[in-house]
Amino acid sequence: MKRFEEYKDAVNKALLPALHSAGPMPEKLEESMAYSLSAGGKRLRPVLLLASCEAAGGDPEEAMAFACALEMIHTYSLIHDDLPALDNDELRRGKPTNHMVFGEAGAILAGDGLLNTAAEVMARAASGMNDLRGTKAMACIMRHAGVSGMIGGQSLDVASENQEPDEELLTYIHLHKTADLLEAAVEAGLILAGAEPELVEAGRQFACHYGLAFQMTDDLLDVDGDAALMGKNTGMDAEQHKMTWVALKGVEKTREDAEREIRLACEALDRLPWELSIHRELAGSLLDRKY
Ligand code: GRG
Repeated sequence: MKRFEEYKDAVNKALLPALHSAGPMPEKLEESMAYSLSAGGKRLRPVLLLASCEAAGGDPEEAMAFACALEMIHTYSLIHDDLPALDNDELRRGKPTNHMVFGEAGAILAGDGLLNTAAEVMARAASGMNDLRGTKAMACIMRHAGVSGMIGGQSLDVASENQEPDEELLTYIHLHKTADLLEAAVEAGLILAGAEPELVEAGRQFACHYGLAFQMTDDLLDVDGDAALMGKNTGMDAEQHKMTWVALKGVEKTREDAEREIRLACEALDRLPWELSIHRELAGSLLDRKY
């Protein structure tokens, strides 16, 4: 069983070649996409995809195109989220945000380019497979990233600024803005391994609870995290009157709710027949997260 860092290194090596597989492109566009893609980042989603696939008996090399595509989608969402029209952030992954370096038009196009390249990379990989696993994995990733998934969550997140905290609405936002791409990672990895649908569903449930706990700890870090360690400014949620779990419940209750979601995530792992130690460690260390 590989460690998190081994998968992460493999992803870091594969990302730029996957980007360049889209063919010749204008230099500035390539530079701005590569800037954000190479800017660091924990690589949680691609590692979860590869680790899920390999633990369930799949081939991580075959899954790499999908892992890179998922990280491209995640990176595009961060670039667009940082734009002045959305969160207006100047720092991300310890570096100036994409629009601070390449301008707003450059950042919008870098996001568009990453999203499109992700689809190209997955479609090419899927068309080279002699069964439907690749097509199903791509459909799963695009659905979770789409309007009923991450984009839908982001849309209500934007609309909820300056509104009174509301648990149902906030749960919807966190389920989609944050948990959806984590669900995509685990589900796509298991689909590529050819896992049975009920096991893919148990994997999704793990990622859903993990995603909710992840966002709760993200909200806690925005209140009491170390901006230098996190590589982004803190205190932004309060400044922008964002609806967050901490604004809704306070710090103590947010920690308790995160503990509950972590427990539910681990219970979902117990329903799977494989040793998923990376998943268990990620969930178990969430409350100690520093970035
Ligand atoms: C613009 C369509 C669109 C969506 C944006 C990702 C996102 C949706 C917004 C970013 C802000 C935010 C708090 C999102 C929730 C998910 C999250 C905590 C993302 C950060 O993920 P990490 O911590 O980041 O895995 P790194 O940099 O480590 O990859």
